[in-house]
Amino acid sequence: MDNEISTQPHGMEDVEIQEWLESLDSVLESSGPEVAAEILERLREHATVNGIDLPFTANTPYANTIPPRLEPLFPGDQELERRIKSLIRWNALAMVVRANRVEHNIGGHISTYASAAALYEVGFNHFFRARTEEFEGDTVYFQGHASPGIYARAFLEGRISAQQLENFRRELKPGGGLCSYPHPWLMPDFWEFPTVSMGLSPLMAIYQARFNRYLEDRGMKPVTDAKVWAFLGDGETDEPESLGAITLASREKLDNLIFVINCNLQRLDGPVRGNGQIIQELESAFRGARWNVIKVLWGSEWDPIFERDTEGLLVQRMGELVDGEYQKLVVSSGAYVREHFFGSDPRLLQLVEPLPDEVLRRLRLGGHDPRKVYAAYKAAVEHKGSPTVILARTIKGYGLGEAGEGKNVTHQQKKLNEDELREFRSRFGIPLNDEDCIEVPFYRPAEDSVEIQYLRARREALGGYVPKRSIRSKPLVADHDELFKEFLEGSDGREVSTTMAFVGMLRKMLKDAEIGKLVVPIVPDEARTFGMESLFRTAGIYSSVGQKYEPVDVNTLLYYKEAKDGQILEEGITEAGSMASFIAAGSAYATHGINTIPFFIYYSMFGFQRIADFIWAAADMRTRGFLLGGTSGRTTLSGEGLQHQDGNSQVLALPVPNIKAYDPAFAYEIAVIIQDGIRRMYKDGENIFYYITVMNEPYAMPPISGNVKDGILRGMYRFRASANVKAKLRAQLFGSGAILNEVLRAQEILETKYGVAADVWSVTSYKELYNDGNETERWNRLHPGEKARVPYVTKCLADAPGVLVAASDYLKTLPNMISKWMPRRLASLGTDGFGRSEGRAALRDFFEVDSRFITLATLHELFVDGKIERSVLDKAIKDLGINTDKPNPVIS
Ligand SMILES: Cc1ncc(C[n+]2csc(CCOP(=O)(O)OP(=O)(O)O)c2C)c(N)n1
Ligand SMILES: [Mg+2]
Repeated sequence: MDNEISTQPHGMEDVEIQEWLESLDSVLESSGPEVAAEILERLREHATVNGIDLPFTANTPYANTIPPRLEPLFPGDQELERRIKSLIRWNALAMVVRANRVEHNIGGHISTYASAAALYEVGFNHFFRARTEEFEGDTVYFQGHASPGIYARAFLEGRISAQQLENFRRELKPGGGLCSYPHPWLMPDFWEFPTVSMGLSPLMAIYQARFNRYLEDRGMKPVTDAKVWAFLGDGETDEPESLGAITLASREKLDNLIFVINCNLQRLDGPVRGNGQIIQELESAFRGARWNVIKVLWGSEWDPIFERDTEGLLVQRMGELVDGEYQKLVVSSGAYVREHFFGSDPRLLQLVEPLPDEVLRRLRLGGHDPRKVYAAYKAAVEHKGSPTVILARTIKGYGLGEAGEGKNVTHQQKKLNEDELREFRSRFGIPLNDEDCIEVPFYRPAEDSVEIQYLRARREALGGYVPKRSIRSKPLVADHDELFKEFLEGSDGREVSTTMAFVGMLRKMLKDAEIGKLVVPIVPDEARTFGMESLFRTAGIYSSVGQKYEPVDVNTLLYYKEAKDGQILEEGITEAGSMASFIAAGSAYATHGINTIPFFIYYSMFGFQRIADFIWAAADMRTRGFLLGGTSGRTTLSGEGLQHQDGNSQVLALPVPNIKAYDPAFAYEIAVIIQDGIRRMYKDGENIFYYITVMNEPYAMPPISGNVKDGILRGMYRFRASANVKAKLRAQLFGSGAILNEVLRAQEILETKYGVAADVWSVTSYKELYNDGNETERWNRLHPGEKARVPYVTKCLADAPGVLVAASDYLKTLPNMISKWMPRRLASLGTDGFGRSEGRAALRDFFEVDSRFITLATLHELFVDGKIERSVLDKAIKDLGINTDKPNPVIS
């Protein structure tokens, strides 16, 4: 690592080095750290100017950032807090051990919380402020695997019952249980942020902190000193999302953001960096990104040893060890530590000579010392101008002793034998006798005990309990009929795309008296792609510093306007970051009591396909808002090829239970969906959100006709019936998105050339139809004695004659999955396979979804039914110019 300090470079005399160090000490004493820093900086410059090649390092020595003399007084009752923490440790362990006794392999984690207990307890007792009427509260992202400790604390607080603890990971038991990890979906009054898919929470926390500033800069919430705390594992930082946005945090000077990285040097399988130092690696990454980095490596017991070490030998030695060696020291005896750590230099050995082996073994790490942790947190909350990361060294499985402390297997340790339990009990002073303790009972002192009184008093002083989720926003009241009216009227023959139509709606929504301010347009560097540049000037692009430069296009109407009160979140090329903004905005109804309505528009292929796990987290979090998959449709986005053309996302939206996924064809369908969505989410408070694909193919938008709103929302309605009701040959054609136009053309060809009278249906959402069919089937299965219900698809097609053909710009599985509720066999056309760089017509020929193939599929179905002759089919293939030997698009 880069932090090695050599005391004898090139034979230089010790004494010379010592003189330099002493003079720095005296500057430090007489003039303070700022002057000392200034001198060092000047020395560095001077050295560089004189040709001394100083290697770049963003690291500081392997030591605590805050020296003991700058440590504040610990304001709490340390002994009492230790006892409370011990009880929480015990109960957290008990819930996992008990759960696994009842049901082998039910899982749960002991060692993560065991390593992080002090990090959390100092927060709970002194820092995490609850949301109250007067104050918005701090926001805390808890490390998912530490949840047993968070539950155990809530148990002591009297917020969670012993029965719930008993049913940890068995939520379906009578009386209820507790979900494994933080899931707002499952515990909506408790958890706020899902964190267990690693890497998501650091990114979400950064964008949450940024969104808080956005709300303040736009005057939508008061400016406060509320903090966003994110607790991460050191192993978790290997997820690219974890560090992926740290420069945004510093660029935006998010001093409302604090990361606490629990550096126990281990992940699931083994050491995070056996051959390196994860702490130093993280320090350089964060310092390089201009974060305020606070290392909390060594506990107070080390202070006198450091003090005796006037030569800096100890820091040097600490910087030498790799994490694999550190881990070994944790599991070794005091004698081993003496020999292998201090034994490298007789002067080091001398430093610890007075200390017996047992004391050496128990020298605490910084992350287990509340005083050190408190000092770091205090410095973090007081720090101005940049985000802070606290790198706290801990031991994984701290206190588990032989049962797993520091061992590679500790992450999955769920069982302790009798000796191990007794040992743990004794180490943490849990008042249970030898017999009782092996039953691992939950232990909560009496309500009037000093422990419970203290714990409650601390939380009261900090405004209440954390975590706690509640919905604090008031429902919207307006119906917005007027707003959306014009979009129901069609485009009067003018060719527009559904994207343009949506942008028109967005523009109008931004001006609306009720929702105008609440709308949060989010775009990852694609606004021009979607024709949204006109919004730059009218709504402004949010920038926390306004616009410090004259934009190059200032003389144009649509110039690139950045403003402190700008409304658009132009995130740059980060779908993950944009999604995190979407989540922050879409959950502000709970986090802030503000009904912000995010509209996140992006290249649809880079949505579900790329950031589906964030979308899943958004769903878990009950996020509201609209995801707009732009440039969608495998054959509708021409030219771009297989990486851009999206025929997948409507399928990938299927697994997310509370997302409504629509593939509308016309402007009025979008208007109906959005208007209804705003009602359902922001008036009725439903925990749903929307995915709407919009396209860039221009065509005339028809006006809404007839009573079709309900059908649009439920997933299908008859768009155009054939006038020729007496025809012998009949068909029902289903189209979605831009492919609906191909279906309409096929309807015409079938009617004029082949005498087939076809009705055309617009299928706006296969997902809605699928859910409805399943729900109906399920209800019938569970209520055999009652009148059977009929799926919506079946109802729609009850009197619809003829063969059935569906075509969409997505996989064929979409129509296929609802075909069982159709009255007859369904032929499905879709775009399974890789895309091609081509124009629309060629693509639709390639994927066999154009009007010719829809016509052919219809005729083929009629032929199979014996309604037409083979010869008609043969001739049609010829007339339609279909190459029957063309490659199969699915696998070519
Ligand atoms: C995205 C993702 N990948 C893998 C896992 C499985 N997993 C759970 S905990 C863990 C190790 C955690 O190590 P670390 O982040 O260092 O946390 P610690 O428990 O050591 O505090 C892994 C791999 C996960 N939860 N999420
Ligand atoms: Mg770890």
